[in-house]
Amino acid sequence: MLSLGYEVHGLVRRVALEDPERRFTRIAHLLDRVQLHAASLESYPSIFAVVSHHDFDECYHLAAQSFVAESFADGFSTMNTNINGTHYMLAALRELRPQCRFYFAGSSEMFGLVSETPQRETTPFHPRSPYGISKVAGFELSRNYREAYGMFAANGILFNHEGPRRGFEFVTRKITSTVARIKAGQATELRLGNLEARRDWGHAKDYVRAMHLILQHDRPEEFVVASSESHTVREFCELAFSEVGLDYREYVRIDERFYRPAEVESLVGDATKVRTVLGWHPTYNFSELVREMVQNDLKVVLSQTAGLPAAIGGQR
Ligand code: G4F
Repeated sequence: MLSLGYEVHGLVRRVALEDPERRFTRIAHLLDRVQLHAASLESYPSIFAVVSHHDFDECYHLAAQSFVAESFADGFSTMNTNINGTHYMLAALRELRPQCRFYFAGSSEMFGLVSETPQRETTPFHPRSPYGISKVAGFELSRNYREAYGMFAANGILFNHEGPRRGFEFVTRKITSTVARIKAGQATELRLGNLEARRDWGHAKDYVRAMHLILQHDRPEEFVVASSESHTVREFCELAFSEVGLDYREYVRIDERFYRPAEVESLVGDATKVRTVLGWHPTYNFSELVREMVQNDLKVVLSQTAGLPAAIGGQR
């Protein structure tokens, strides 16, 4: 957004503002170029206050409790934050900035137990987790504000998007960060759950471009954003370990704790609409994504060993 000349504002919780050293590592290089406001998805007044002070043109509503496994551990807070937070954002915009274009971060998790492959905009939803259910609710709220109040509320349905800034709890970063630590002699094994789960993994850098395009379209609509390739967690491991010359079979251990009560076994998206209508196309393929993540984590481990601040971020 900055490179396109936008003035960028973000919402952050007060706890994060009070602990910038730890909480802002991923945006440390941008802190002097964005305006951050204290607000929480759990508080309508805090969102209302920020929206009332600035005349926003576009709103990218990406914030959520987004870790599927955690949503099984605490479904109540996932639902409260994700559903009410989306409703608060929409209600505040309707009241104060009805012309602001709104992007809702829908998810391929909404397809869950899939009824067709590949999944597209018209594929029915069958979510398999409190997180997936909360995203279906947010998606429908967004569509309802469009239909009921004429707001420009658009829905992206993004498949998994990854990169060097991914959180360490998600499987891709868990794998690449552990590969780097094993290579550096700081770890001896990698404990994972279901290795046969299939995901359609793309690079976050490509996917945020799609979000922007979705809000530049002449109408608010639904768009699937996906690489249209699917790989198993096992294949991700194989490639990540081979990037540093290791065989994953010698290090990966199956741990029942990382299985989910209900799994989304296989996802792959049909990105025909976003490609043909918006001209979007990804610039990274699967092996380039894995390579960039492993190489970045090797740098992080080396800089930590040398006592330097950890570098998190891609070059491309
Ligand atoms: O990396 P994951 O935790 O991502 P998941 O559940 O697919 O969700 C991500 O993508 C969604 C888009 O489709 C987003 F909406 C969501 O917010 C998030 O960004 O797990 C991927 C797969 C799962 O099938 C999981 O069971 O990897 C499997 N897996 C196997 N072992 C593991 C592990 N996942 C994690 N996190 N940790 C493991 O040890």
